[in-house]
Amino acid sequence: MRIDIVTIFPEYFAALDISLLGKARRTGLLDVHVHDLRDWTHDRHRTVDDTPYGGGPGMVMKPDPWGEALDTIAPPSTAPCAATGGRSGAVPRLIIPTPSGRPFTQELAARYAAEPWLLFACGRYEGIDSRVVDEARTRMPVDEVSLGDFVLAGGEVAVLVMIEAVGRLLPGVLGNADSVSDDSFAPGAMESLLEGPVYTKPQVWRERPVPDVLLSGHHGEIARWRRDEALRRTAKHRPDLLVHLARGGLDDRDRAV
Ligand code: 6GU
Repeated sequence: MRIDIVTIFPEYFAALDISLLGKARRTGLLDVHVHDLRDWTHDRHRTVDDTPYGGGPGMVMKPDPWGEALDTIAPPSTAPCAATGGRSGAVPRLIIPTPSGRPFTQELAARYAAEPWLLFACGRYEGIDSRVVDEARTRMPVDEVSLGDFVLAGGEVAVLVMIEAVGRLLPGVLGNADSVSDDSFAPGAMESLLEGPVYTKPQVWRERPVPDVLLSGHHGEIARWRRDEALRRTAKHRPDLLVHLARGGLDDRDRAV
């Protein structure tokens, strides 16, 4: 997968050299290119922002540097090509992190993991001039995406989160392929359930024993216990998720929990 990132703070993305994603880059599974938006400015101060039309607090990112950045990374087609709906080459999916976007979910991460090329545009201040998004939509798929109901100072940390969620789903990135299917929110049996507690050695720690069932060797009972714990944790922290289960996802023994 190819990933391009445009930002005024390229230093944030040094984190992509570390751990799982660092290894994925070194082995060629991930091809990441980080670009400094200021490379597409032409004034002495390398200005990327200006005051908002209509007034109000804060600053808005100017359309010109963004337009040139997107043109350079994903060039507009010159000769329209009927076979590809008017474009002669491949285009990335443009992803814009913003608290006013659609929610980022495990399902969206899985869809992004199936794409060959993602382009992340990190806004700062009050956001990017909206015409940049409108114009980009005429030549590539564009998603405005939010991590949740809170406000970050800019898109950089949100993009790191999304790249980690997507990157670990790419074939060959995780050591043990099983570790994806048991995740909270993984499609299948665990869909819309939070994972329950986990334990390792020693068997007793500070007078606290590991639950007996996990030492029993009864795989059926262990699976049942894990599901019960997941249901309990979901009811406690995310009762909103249980309505999904109520629509056909609960068995008779679940209902007893
Ligand atoms: Cl994706 N960006 C910003 N700036 N703030 C956020 C967010 C994204 N998701 C939640 N808050």
